[in-house]
Amino acid sequence: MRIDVISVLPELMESPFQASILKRAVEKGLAEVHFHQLRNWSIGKHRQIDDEPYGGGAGMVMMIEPIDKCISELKAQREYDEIIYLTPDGETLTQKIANTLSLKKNLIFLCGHYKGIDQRVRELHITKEISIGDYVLTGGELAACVLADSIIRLLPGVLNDEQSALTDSFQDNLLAPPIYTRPSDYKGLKVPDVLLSGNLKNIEDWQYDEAVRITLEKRPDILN
Ligand code: 6GU
Repeated sequence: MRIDVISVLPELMESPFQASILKRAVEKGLAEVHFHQLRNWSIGKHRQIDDEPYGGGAGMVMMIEPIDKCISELKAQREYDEIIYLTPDGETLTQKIANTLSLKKNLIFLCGHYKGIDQRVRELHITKEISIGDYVLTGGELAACVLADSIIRLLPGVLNDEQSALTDSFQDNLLAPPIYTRPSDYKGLKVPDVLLSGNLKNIEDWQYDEAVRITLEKRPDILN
């Protein structure tokens, strides 16, 4: 998979891809992430990328021309499956969306800044708008990192068996059951007997029941 990220602050996004699982995914060639500084497509002698909104109001608007030039240049090089604009008014990211996007080959992420982008960019290029939740960030960059992480960890070969994505919370509309490791008794705080029993069937039943109990308690809205 290849992800091209367009932003006025690409520096903000480098470190998540330079550590741990995402770093290894990039090193193994399973994911390619390319950052593009939008200012390289700025226009006029003032190297402009934003301007005042028509109709007035506070804040600046990201101009259509630099974004169009940048996206058009990328589109001329390869076919993109989705061109995603990260914006608080987009569709809220879910595991289902991450699963779907993980099957794609080439993606563009456009990070919004200031008051947002000229509406005509959306009409011209954007195929999907994604938000990471109902709160406002200073820009789309951190959201782009969250989206990239949720997708890249699903690519075949990125996680090993122990980290398997199949047992994640949300993957089957259930939160994950409680987990424990040694010691089995810490200052009287004991690990449930069933997990020490060695009886796989009983363990799996217990884990499923606990997952249902916890989901009902914490997130009844995701149970189907
Ligand atoms: Cl994608 N962008 C911004 N600026 N704020 C957000 C967001 C995105 N998702 C949630 N809040």
